[in-house]
Amino acid sequence: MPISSSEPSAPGSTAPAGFVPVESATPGAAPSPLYVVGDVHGQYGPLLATLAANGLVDADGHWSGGTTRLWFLGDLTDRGPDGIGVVRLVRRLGGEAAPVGGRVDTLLGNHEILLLGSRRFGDELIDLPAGARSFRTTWQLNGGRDSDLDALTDDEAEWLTERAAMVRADDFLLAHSDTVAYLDYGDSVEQIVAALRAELVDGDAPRWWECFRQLTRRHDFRGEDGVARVAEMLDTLGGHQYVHGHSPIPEHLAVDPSEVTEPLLYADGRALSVDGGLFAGGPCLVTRLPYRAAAR
Ligand SMILES: [Mn+2]
Repeated sequence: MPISSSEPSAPGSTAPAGFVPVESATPGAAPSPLYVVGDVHGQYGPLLATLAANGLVDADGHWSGGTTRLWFLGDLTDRGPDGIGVVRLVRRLGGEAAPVGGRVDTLLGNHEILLLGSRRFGDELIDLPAGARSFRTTWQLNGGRDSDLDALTDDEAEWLTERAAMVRADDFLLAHSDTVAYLDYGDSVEQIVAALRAELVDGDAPRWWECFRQLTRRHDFRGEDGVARVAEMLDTLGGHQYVHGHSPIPEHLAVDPSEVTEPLLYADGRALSVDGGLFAGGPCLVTRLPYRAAAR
């Protein structure tokens, strides 16, 4: 069965089966609830518990979110104990949500490229300015688990390879990494998604490495030029707020992961980070958009 036939499509979409790069509500209808989840990194148990606490799955772990749209922002695997369990959960929930008008899907993170690159290219050496590297070694150095690579099926690898790098949902631009590097692949969400997908579907190891390198960039929206950079992304690609994972909030705030309790709104409110640093002991932030910071 082709992968695309099992993929949930947005309600009311006229796009071909597969990815719908810009989700928008039916005119006149209230948009369905929209949630995002940052880097899960193999933490299946905490993820499932947090989804249940938010009413998105029932006590048996089945979709109970109705028409809710739930977007994972990439980095499902590595660093934690059960990355493939997380991949399978996301796919299963996608299959359960679609018939009731909901949607569950994930974006492509740099760790998906590392894992898939390890599977595809293994120890093949790639010539780089800093010396020759292989995907396998780099993946292992960045928390890659042999148990994930061993468990990953052909079908799952194909599905992951075809995930979109970004999506616009309502008035939010969702992406894995906090970087302007996406703009090197196009000046619309559709172009960027298509270009990165083409690189991964057709590319050799050096081209995959370049995708990995670009999606590993971070912190572009911090510092004195941060607001201008995120504004450029939003002006070019649409949306009023850029929502990302990839850069753990405890590192951003220089606090212990246990002190993080909520997403981080920054860059004059134009950027929202939802990576609680789960792999390092931080919270799994299942976040409903629009996010409004809790009163203090
Ligand atoms: Mn990442």
